[in-house]
Amino acid sequence: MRLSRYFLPVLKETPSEASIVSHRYMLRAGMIKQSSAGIYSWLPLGYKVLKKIENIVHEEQARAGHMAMLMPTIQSADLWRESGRYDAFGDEMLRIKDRHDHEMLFTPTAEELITDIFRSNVSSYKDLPLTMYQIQWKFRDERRPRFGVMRGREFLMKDGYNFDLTKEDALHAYNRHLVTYLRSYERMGLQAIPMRADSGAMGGDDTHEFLVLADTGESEVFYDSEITDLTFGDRAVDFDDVAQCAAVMEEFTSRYARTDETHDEALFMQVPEDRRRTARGIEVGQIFYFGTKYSEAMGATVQGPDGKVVPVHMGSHGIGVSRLLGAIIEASHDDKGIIWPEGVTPFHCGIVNLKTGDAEADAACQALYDSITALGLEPLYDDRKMGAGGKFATMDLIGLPWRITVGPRGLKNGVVELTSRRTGESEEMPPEQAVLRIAQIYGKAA
Ligand code: P5A
Repeated sequence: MRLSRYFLPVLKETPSEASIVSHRYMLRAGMIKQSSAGIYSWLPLGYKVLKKIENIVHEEQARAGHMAMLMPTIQSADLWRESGRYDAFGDEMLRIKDRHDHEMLFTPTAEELITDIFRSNVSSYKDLPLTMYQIQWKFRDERRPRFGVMRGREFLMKDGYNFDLTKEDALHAYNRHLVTYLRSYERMGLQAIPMRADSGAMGGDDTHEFLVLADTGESEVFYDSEITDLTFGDRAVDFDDVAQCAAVMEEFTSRYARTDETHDEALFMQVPEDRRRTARGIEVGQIFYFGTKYSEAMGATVQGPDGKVVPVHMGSHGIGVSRLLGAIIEASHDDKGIIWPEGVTPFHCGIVNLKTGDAEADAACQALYDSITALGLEPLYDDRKMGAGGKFATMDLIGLPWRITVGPRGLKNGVVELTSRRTGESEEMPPEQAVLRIAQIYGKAA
């Protein structure tokens, strides 16, 4: 993509309504635009990152055999009356009437609808286990939408639902989701710590939230610092292996880590003092096991191997897809702008032409652009006719992890400059070498 043709409405001024850094940078980098309180348009740069996050989620769900599907945003109130949540959701639910005076609503989550799909189609244990998920817009009429996409009213959520014959099977699904989430967040460059939490409007006793530590987080958290040493890495997990998934769950949740909702000071005091931490965190996901709460209320049953008809055991599992952009920026930025982790960066590298219009510089940039594109990667080429300072400022603000700078002076010596956004370190090298380095960074064969 050429920057001269890209829609990137960068703001010079810091918008006054943005009180935290991720919100400021998302507005300044032209990623989002508010349309009403807590409701945003996703401009091209923001939308690109949103799609990268979605892709990671899809890939990791597929690995576990979970099936993608899509349910409507507008749902009938009748279904929600069956579970009792039409009233329980209160003012957070956006209620709508159609022309026939039917009560409808904009989905804040989808336990009811998926349970309805299940009960209409499944009646035997032989069709279990079953896990389906969607990535779909949700609406919650939050009392205080704030911090941009972090606490929106309309927001994008990955919501998955498992149906199992027994509690044990459903707990395996719970563990399986924990594994997929750990890997997903790490691929986004984040450490998200599972913490025992409260189940709130979803119900059930077993629930963990995934928290990214950040001073601007809305949750207060208490944990044993040993958990921050854990990484999931590149482990191969057999998702059918119940013991293996349970072992990962045990490893990542056995140390003290709780949100303020479930914090137990006496238990916390048993953590050695030098490892006790109190901090703030951003909730980027939550997993639930709620047993037969919805299946009993809505008649979602199967015939078991013994011929008895029983309600299925369920859980639901959410990732805050749009919130993740904010969380990633909170965790990865400096005073010049965003620093995207390679896994979610909107463009793989920037190419800055220091002298647009100079035949040699133009040709060298075009050659770099073509080689990098041929690798299956996307460069953003700043071909605008303006000074170097402004070009560097834009690149730093939008946070591409790598920048190749091309100018007539370097080209005389046969070199361009490769700069890491994270460390600020630059290295001169021939253009072919720079392409090779970019290929290596993104695991492409040059
Ligand atoms: C799990 C999936 C649920 O709704 N039902 C289906 C369950 N869980 S949850 O914790 O309430 O939401 C899941 C994740 O969505 C994000 N989230 C939000 N993101 C932006 N703005 C909001 N107002 C908002 N509310 C929830 C969070 O990341 C949460 O973990």
